[in-house]
Amino acid sequence: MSTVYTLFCTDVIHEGHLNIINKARELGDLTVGVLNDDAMIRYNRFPTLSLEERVELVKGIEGVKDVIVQNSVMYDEIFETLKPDFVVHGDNWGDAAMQTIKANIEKNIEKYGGKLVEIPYTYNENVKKIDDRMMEKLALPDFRRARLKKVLGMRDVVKIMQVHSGLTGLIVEKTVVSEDDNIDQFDGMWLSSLCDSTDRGKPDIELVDMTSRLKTISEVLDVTTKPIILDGDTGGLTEHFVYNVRTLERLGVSAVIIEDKTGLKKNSLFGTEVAQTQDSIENFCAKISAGKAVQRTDDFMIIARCESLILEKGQEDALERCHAYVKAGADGIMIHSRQKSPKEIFDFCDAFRETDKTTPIVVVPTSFNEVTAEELASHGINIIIYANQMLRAAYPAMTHVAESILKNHRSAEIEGEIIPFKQIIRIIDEL
Ligand code: SPV
Ligand code: MG
Repeated sequence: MSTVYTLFCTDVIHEGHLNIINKARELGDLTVGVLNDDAMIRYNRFPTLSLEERVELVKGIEGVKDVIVQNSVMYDEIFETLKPDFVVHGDNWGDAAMQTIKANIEKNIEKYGGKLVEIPYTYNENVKKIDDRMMEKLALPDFRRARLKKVLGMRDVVKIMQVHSGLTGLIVEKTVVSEDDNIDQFDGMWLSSLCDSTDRGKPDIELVDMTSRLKTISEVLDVTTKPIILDGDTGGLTEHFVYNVRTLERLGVSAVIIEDKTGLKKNSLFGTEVAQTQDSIENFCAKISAGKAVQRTDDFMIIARCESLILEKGQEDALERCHAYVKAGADGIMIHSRQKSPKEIFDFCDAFRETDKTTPIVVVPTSFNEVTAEELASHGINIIIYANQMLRAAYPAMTHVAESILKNHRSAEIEGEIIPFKQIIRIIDEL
């Protein structure tokens, strides 16, 4: 009997999957691989069932001889261990990620032998409806809110990207890259105060109030499924913060990060060039505890951001504060720096981890931008926020277009550098 292999990375079995199974089992003994959590998040979408539940789902299908867990979207381990005679796959090789997978299967076939059998993908109303329902489930507040804590348990380091609108949300939702035989995407979105303010032509001084910030959040929630971390500035008055925690939690936001500053807040990247006042440990702890006390779920996270390094108060001050914030109930700490080198962040994290092995650490590598996610993870950092690059990318591009049209008295010169209008009208799907 030939060995036949096919991979499932889904939470629901529909007629398209059954069609593949029926065709595959005709070729020999069928083993179905179930993609593990990490690989599924990188490649396809966030699982709504546990790995065990997904394995059980496939085991119950007639014609499936064996079910195994595939630990990567790439097939190297499968070819090394199972050496299948046939790999059966849908013919939906449309995007770059799928092309990388196809190339990987072909590379392995060249090395180990075997044959790739492609089955026409089932496109119909029913399959589309099931797919759409899955996306809706991911977007519901309860599921989305819980997703940040879940993903923290699934990945070594969680990568969060800045958004400031529905469109930027869509980009972070959908961008998938494939490189070095692997596939990856962002785990969530950062609603930056700097970018939300700048996009409205306002300074980053808590002038753009929560009502306005909620408008941006609502636009992003409307078109995405990934978890949201809100930059909550100082959190404002404790008496106001508690109401905002409730609102954010109810909307499905996963976390708010508040910083230990008081008075007129200025952006941290100004450092000591402008007057900035740090809150007392006592006051800030009281704000954190008040926020934690009003929360209705276990999923919502209040993360305490420490500005001691920004304000050049040193590591000891930062450590004292961060340990106190955790004691007051913070679900994570964010340590910020505006140094070009990551050394002070590494030193702080190493020292913090001596006594606290579990509290998630968040960093924002804007100024120390040469450090990689892997290096940060090796110092115990769990969440990396790329806090402003989407807006910073848009600004020079838009200025360049404005200058070109003004100089040339027409838009022909810039046409080659901007998205064709035939494309822009199609990037947003209609229902
Ligand atoms: C933001 O993105 O608004 C932040 C991070 O608070 S920073 O700008 O680095 O202070
Ligand atoms: Mg901010």
